[in-house]
Amino acid sequence: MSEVGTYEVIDGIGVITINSPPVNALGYNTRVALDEGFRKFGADDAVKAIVLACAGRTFFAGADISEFGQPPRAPDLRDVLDLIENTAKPVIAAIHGTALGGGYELALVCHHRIAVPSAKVGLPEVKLGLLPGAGGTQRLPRIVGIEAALDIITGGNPIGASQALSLGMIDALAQEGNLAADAVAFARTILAEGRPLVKVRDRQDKVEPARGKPEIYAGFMKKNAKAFRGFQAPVNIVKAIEAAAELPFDQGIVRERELFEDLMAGSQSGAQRNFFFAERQTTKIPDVPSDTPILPIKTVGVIGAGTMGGGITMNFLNAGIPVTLVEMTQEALDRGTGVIRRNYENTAKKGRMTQDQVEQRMALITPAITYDALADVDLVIEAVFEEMSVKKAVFGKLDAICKQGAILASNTSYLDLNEIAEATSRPQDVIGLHFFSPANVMRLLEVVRGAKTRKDIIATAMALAKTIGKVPVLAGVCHGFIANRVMTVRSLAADALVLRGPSPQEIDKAIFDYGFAVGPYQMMDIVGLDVIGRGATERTIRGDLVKLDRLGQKKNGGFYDYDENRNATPSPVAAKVIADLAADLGINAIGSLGADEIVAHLLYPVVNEAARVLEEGIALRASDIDVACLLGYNWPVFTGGPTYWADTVGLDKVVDGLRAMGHEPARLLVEKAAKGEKFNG
Ligand code: 3H9
Repeated sequence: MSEVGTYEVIDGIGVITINSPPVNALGYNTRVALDEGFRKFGADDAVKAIVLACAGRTFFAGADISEFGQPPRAPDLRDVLDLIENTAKPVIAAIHGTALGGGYELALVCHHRIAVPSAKVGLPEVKLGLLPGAGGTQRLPRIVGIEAALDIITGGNPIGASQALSLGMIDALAQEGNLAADAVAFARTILAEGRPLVKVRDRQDKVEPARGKPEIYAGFMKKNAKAFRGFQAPVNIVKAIEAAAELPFDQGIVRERELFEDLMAGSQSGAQRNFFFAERQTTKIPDVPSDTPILPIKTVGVIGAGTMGGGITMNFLNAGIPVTLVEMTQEALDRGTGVIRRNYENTAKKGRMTQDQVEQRMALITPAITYDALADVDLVIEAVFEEMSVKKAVFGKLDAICKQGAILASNTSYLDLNEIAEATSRPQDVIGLHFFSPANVMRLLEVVRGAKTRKDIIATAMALAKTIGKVPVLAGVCHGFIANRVMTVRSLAADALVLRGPSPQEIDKAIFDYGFAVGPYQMMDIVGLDVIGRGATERTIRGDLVKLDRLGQKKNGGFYDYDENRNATPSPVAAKVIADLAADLGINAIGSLGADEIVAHLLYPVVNEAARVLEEGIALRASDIDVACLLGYNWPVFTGGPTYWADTVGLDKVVDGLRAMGHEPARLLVEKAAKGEKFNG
């Protein structure tokens, strides 16, 4: 008897139920149970058909990612799938929850697939830097056709049951809550009708029309060039799908395997798999156990209806949580709610929301121009001007007005949360909830723990993040917390480097080619030079450009010149401003640098700052810093984030590089390098 499988016979139908919490990943025990169940029922003449189902919250969520990179243990997943596909009696996959990756590939070797309406199916391997390596690239196109398969597999998003039904990815819908009985009834119908066994692998009708048409793949790559830039997995996926059209099934499978192994051996999948687990680690806080009580958050108050406050508000409206939105004047309030409405209406225009939903969300806002309206909310988040005296005044008022036990949160991005908390008589109820702009889009939420913040408030903030679709990262109090603190170092390093010779465009290109969407100088021109570095006292390139009224894309160009279509060209004016400042400061040029050297100049200091953040206990673990940079600053996921990337470079090389560039390497970095250790693992 297997540890995770139960096998029963109902009315001549063998029902195999796998129960391997949490998500029925296809790890060793599960494979053993499947192998055992199919051998048993395959040989049992009393069993006429087999239903394969899962207990718990979901059908198989895919191969067990934690086994990747470990020595293989038989039975291999592909062998188990062959056994199922070659069973001489009908096999029906009974799907609930999510059938993902290897889990959906397993459903594809069954002869039929039935799912409850709430189920989702999909092949998300691309998000792990992989491709479906258990036949998915060869079987899915045989059901949905080449074009649809290209979209589904390179997109990696789960598909709801009704759409899956219309695409042919499942064959029938079961009644919600009645899957097992409906699947058995489905099996009996098949038997009664004497339907022949269908193997997806034998189908040709959907792939034939694409045969001999390489232009399909070239066109698809061209259309998605921006989205795929830098990623290896989509390239291999497209090649594998082309093989489904061009090669007999068995040869296609061989090709799929080669392309899968190629991705497994490359650096990107390691980085993306590390991120998968890193994202799920962030809520684990050593001194805040998982059974810490979570406070109910039924109502929220947001102070400030500007860009940040408005974005924050939308997160709660989207989750169905009412928000009392407070501004100083009726005009500011109207402007803020107007922007929120326009955002929703734009989404509705794109067909991603109905007008009714727009109204439902707007109806959840209670606008107010006095703090009294916040007396009963469970959580209040202030998003007012980033200045200590303003924040303290706000918290003083909240202390006087909010009910006892309410969570008082600040969205400060740099200020000392402890000082803010001390402006109240209840610093234990104060926490930082630092959203990233645009707050309704960016997935990072830094949860800032003050010296006195209560543990149940921390646990509540972590849980709340999930409710509103964010990934929380716990940060200690320091200037800039995690993401801003480490990423600011990149800008400082760029500014130091640009004075020594490499041009803004050389620096931007190196960072773009590394995988960021834009380089630091392109970014400054987009945001506005007068906005960035406002209030700086020392002389800077930005300041000198602003004096010439070069504010960026919005006015007269900035680091670049722009034509009427905002196409950038290198700016001789900016080049002169840079050269003049370098001369005035007596900085010597170092001549031109290769792209790798530029990347090292900008990103080794980021790694160094990450080490300091870790050393000071501001972040709990290195992977939290990576999550913060990936989700807060769009650091390219295929490099894994600053600490994972540094591990791949080699910490000793980073230490040597930092010293050669005149930086003092962080103690932790030096220690790890000396011991041959990594940040991660
Ligand atoms: C694949 O299949 C390759 C094949 O094509 C070829 C092979 C030859 N393995 O996300 P949650 C853990 S690649 C191991 O919080 P939810 C997860 O780490 C795979 N562990 O739950 C977490 O652990 P912990 C393709 C896994 O309800 C716990 O389960 N499949 C796996 O929010 C709960 O996870 C995928 O990429 C796994 N496959 O969401 C699907 N999956 O509690 C990946 C989860 O210790 N999984 N864990 O932190 C998911 O997308 C979500 O987990 C799922 C549930 C939607 C299933």
